Amino acid sequence: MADFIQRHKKNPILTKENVPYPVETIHNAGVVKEEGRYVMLFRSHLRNGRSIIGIADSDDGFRFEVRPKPFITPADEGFSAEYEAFGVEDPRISFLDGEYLITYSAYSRHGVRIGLARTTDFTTLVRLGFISQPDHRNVVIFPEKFHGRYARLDRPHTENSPWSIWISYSPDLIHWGDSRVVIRPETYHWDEMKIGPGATPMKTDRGWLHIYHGVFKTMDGAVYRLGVALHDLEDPARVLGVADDWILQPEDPWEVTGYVHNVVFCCGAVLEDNGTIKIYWGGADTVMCAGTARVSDLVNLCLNKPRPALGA
Ligand code: BMA
Repeated sequence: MADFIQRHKKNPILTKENVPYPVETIHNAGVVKEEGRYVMLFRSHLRNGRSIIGIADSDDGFRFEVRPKPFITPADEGFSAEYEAFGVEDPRISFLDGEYLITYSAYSRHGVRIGLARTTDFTTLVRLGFISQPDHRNVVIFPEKFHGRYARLDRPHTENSPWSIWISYSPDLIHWGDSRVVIRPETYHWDEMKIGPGATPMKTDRGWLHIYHGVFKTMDGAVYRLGVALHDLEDPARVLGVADDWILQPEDPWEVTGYVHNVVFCCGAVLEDNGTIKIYWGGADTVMCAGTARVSDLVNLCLNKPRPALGA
């Protein structure tokens, strides 16, 4: 079967040895391209098991240099400190209205909720606050507004509807509502246990391309894979197709074995002008990997070989 994603020949593109301060991992990175340069925000575990977010730059999207200091560490005072005490994880970046919006999972004794921050230059950071209650993770903000409103995909969790992907809207990035579920895990399918938004959706002429992760529980633990869905350009709550097949699964040794075995987890992808995307994923919650894919292959997979978005 065709591989939808061509792994970069120099994977893993980053390991903890590339980080100039003490960390145990480098994984789950959001990436944007700004004026021909790529900026990556990545998660690292510290030795106390909690996470911080670092920053790296690249000219070609594959060879990244990590900056000397982390970009987001848990706030040490004020309101945010209470909700970030156990760490900040899994950043996603969207470019909208001349600024970069960064969402991240904030952990504390109160559970996991989503922090929102913005920057214009990736040097200074302004926290805008928290945009969900627990238990929410994996928020990606669309890089465009719809009828004047911001839109986001996220992943609340409840016992009787576990880990599905929802959409919400906001007039001001702070107050979110008009929420509805858009994609559910599919029973006895590679994503049956849980799913969550991955990369910030990318605009193609056929729809918003959305790379998500799905989890399947086995006797040997959970396996994290990547899948793809297409959302209507005008109405992103309308899912045009969710591909039946996964597009990436743990195969390389550094995806199969590491801090958490059998994980490929995506928080970022970059749409290029030549009809391809660069896609970034954490391998086994330990290293950063990259690959490329053709937009048309992924779009066709969503449209020609879909599985039900909301299940039975
Ligand atoms: C999820 C998150 C991700 C992680 C994945 C695999 O629940 O914690 O950050 O990559 O598990 O461990």
